[in-house]
Amino acid sequence: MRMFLIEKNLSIPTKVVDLLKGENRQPPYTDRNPGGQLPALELDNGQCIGETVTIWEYLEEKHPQPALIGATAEERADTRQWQRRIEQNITENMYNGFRFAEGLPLFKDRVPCEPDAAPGLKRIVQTRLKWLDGLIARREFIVPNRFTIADIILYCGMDFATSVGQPIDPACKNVTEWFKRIDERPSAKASLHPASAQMKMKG
Ligand SMILES: N[C@@H](CCC(=O)N[C@@H](CS)C(=O)NCC(=O)O)C(=O)O
Repeated sequence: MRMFLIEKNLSIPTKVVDLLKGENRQPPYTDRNPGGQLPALELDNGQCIGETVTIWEYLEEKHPQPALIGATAEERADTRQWQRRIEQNITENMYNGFRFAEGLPLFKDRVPCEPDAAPGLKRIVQTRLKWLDGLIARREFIVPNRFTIADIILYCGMDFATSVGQPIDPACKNVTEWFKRIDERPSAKASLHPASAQMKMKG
């Protein structure tokens, strides 16, 4: 979310919710966002929007430029298909691979956990990264010729995954080069939270 806001040149007031203490899993937070996860965006009319991509869609409708989803219906469709491919094949599996293994002490009383599934989920991530590696061979970004939310999602997911013992297979040369390119964007460094830096995250 921080990286998106920097790329969009947006600044909004923020409130810190302590997820390690589980503030996000209890009222008053869950009264506003029953999903119980971060982030959430509270509007001036009191409406609360959860789910990162939904918040980004809302913000881009209000602030179309620079377009990180797309400036036309065709561009938006292209970005959304890649966003779903990245999330469904790679990042969601990374997160659950972590939640069901290294993250189990934190997550076992928060969400249904399936520890037996963790190794398989991590293997699926590696397989799907190889699949992506072939697809982005001659591309600067995940969506051809444009930096989009698909890049932000995968960059942040891979940065987190590396910090919790799911490094990128160096055989994925195109993905590794792509990661370095995104890591060089000023928004990557500028969005790094001090707590994430302690976990050796980069952006
Ligand atoms: N589907 C949600 C997932 C958000 C998510 O995983 N948030 C993490 C922090 S980045 C969280 O709230 N973790 C603590 C918890 O689940 O209790 C989204 O896309 O916003």
